[in-house]
Amino acid sequence: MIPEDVIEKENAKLARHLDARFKELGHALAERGIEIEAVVEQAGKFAAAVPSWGVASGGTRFGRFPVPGQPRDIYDKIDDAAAIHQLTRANPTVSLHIPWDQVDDTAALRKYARARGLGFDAMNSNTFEDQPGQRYSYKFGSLSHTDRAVREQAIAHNLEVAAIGQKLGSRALSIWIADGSCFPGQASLSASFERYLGSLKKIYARLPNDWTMFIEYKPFEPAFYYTVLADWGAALMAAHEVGPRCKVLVDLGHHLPGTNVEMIVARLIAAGRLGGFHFNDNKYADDDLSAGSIDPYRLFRVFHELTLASRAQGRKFRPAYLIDQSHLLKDPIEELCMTTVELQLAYVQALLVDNEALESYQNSNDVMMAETELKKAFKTDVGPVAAMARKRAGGAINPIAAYRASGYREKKAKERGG
Ligand SMILES: [Mn+2]
Repeated sequence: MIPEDVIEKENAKLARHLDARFKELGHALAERGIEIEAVVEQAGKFAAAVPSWGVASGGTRFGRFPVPGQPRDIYDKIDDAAAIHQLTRANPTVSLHIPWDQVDDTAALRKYARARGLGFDAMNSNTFEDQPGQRYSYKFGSLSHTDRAVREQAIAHNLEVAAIGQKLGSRALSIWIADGSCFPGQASLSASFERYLGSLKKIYARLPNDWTMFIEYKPFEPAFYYTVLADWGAALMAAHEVGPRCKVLVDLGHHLPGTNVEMIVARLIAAGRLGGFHFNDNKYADDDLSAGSIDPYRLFRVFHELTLASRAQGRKFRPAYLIDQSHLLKDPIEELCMTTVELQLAYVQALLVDNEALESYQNSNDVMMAETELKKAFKTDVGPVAAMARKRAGGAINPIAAYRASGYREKKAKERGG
């Protein structure tokens, strides 16, 4: 892990500067009727799960470029996730992917994570590729396959993933399927969806009572003509059909260019079916770029909808926040720290919106002032709030600087090789 004294030493270098900026921001916010300490407290509660697959080397189908000392197995991945949480204090859980993270001794894995201050978030199944020793192929689909035997195999896999998750203390199963077709005529648009629903219902019926099922839609890829669960409409239909604990997961990158994602978020909230997020950013398709790297204003607008829901519903409203990105060029630990910071910033900015003023501008159709109110919150440099929340929780004022100063990557490169 990262030596605590490294974080302290790095923080000491930045503390005076942070205090000054924090004080200045405190005055500015007070003039807007906002108490900075209340915002810091809220910011300190923000948490997002780190994906086990996110700490490994990045790449695309065209090539992978390993980073030195990248994790060799799930235990190494837990170590890296623990390092991230030490720096940010906002990533207390890890989301696993089975079979990639499967181990013989699940209890030992849970203990290992707990000793490093980590718990387990949603479990992810994988029926989008074939595994060694698998009886039937998923080449033509999994939960929606035409052959019942293939569907049963995919259902059994999902239940196995949930069983592993139960042993780890997870409470949710995330299902993303690659099912679809590449050519018109190849698959029945209606029958494939019916079969998918039938499979989901079978999984749902056997999930523990306190578990949530997340279904994740995506418009295209790897199916290039038709995707069985392509959008939020189909996902909402499916959730209604399957049961109250079946909810929709919004992966920010799983939309066609120009889609109003925050509107989708608002609709899913209205339907009571927003399960959570896979945070990332995108420019052209499912690019898996880091959250906030392309369009931080969109991220803010999403958090604005979440903040409104949270104000209306209180603690009952608790969507799952997960990060789902691929790291092609950057050190994954740095990238995940930076992403968490970006999420914190968007979240804190959303907290600054004067929703009463906004509502009154909306109701009187004062377009200029309504937009200005939203923009005012977005343009506020809330860095000192997020940094102060991290510092008070024992994290780093500047996670990237503390990470680099710790020499963690170099140490792991020696230990792990590669
Ligand atoms: Mn995703």
